[in-house]
Amino acid sequence: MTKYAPTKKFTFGLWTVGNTGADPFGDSVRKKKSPVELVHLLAEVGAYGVNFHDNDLVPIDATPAERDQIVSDFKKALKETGLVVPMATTNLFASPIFKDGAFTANDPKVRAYALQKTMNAIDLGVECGAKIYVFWGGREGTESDATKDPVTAIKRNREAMNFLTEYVIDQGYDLRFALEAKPNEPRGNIYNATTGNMLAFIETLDHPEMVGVNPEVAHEHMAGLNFTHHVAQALEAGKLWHIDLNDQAFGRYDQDFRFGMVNLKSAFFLVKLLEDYNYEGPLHYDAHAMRTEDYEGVKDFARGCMRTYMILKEKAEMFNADPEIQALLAEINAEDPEMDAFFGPYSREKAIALKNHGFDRCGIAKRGLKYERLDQLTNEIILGVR
Ligand code: DIG
Ligand code: MN
Ligand code: MN
Repeated sequence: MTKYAPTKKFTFGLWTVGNTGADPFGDSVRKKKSPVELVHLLAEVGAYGVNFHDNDLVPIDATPAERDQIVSDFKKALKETGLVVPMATTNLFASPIFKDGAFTANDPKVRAYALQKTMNAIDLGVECGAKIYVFWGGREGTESDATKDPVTAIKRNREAMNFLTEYVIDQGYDLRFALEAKPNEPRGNIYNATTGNMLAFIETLDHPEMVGVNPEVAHEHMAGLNFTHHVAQALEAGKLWHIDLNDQAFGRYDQDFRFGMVNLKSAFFLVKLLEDYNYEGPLHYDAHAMRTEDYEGVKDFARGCMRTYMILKEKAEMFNADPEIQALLAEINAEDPEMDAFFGPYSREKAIALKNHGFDRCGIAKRGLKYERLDQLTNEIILGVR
């Protein structure tokens, strides 16, 4: 096996390697490929699985017979290549009917249609083997807050989630939901803007045990946040059930770049976190090749996404094995038995003893923490000179 071969559960959405390069200022530059062709392309580059929105696979106006043929052909391609479908999702953002949102739309017909479309899409995802169902509310937001009461919007989102978790239970599906946050674009402002919002929202649902999160690098970067910290909070809460990897310059529109293309060091800390905590879910690349590329370039993009993860995984192992780094970390995180008496569960005795304890505030403050050395060593691991 070649070095850095993709041995993790790397997945790509049909819409990622199938992206034809159109943007708000330009037409497609690549001919559209069928789902079957895309499955074979992903198999060629060594992906583990493929994800889809309902309408990536089955056009919104397909007849039932057309739907069945498309799904049959897709499943045949999966069988031929060995690719699996870990995740599915609903396109609740492209069709004009969703111009004012889906679950949070002011028009009750739109909200009801969004539920219907999602139930059908859930059926399709389960039929293809999905165990995770992502919800990205790309249109759930506003340009003007005169148009929608934000509290009402939250209640509508909750009502939809509660209805759909009950649907999954009623159908007996082995399926969990993963909510994906984004601060804006395509809407001026999107509700539940960050992974933190989603974690709070989940706890207000009827079945929080069925709902986790799907953080995306680009989306927390668009909000100017440290993505690794948000993933850590989801991980620590036991809610990191899926993840969208890509890259994104801060302060820019949603770029969905190849993983590691812009922020290598933050990508390193993310991979280190995922590997240190043995994250075992799919590693989904919600990204696409630059508009400059042909399909050979699209394959380069997909290979690069996976190869960068594997390289950074090796760098994280080097960090964890580096004697000087580990010695510094041991020193930085040294225990202090005298202080242990004050930590852990509260007691009145503990509180009284702590209130009476004398601290050498100035002496403690004088201590140098050697973080410059530690971060430089980290850089040197990443730069490949250690
Ligand atoms: C955008 O980042 C969103 C949609 O592409 C999709 O619904 C979701 C799943 O990766 N991410
Ligand atoms: Mn995105
Ligand atoms: Mn995404």
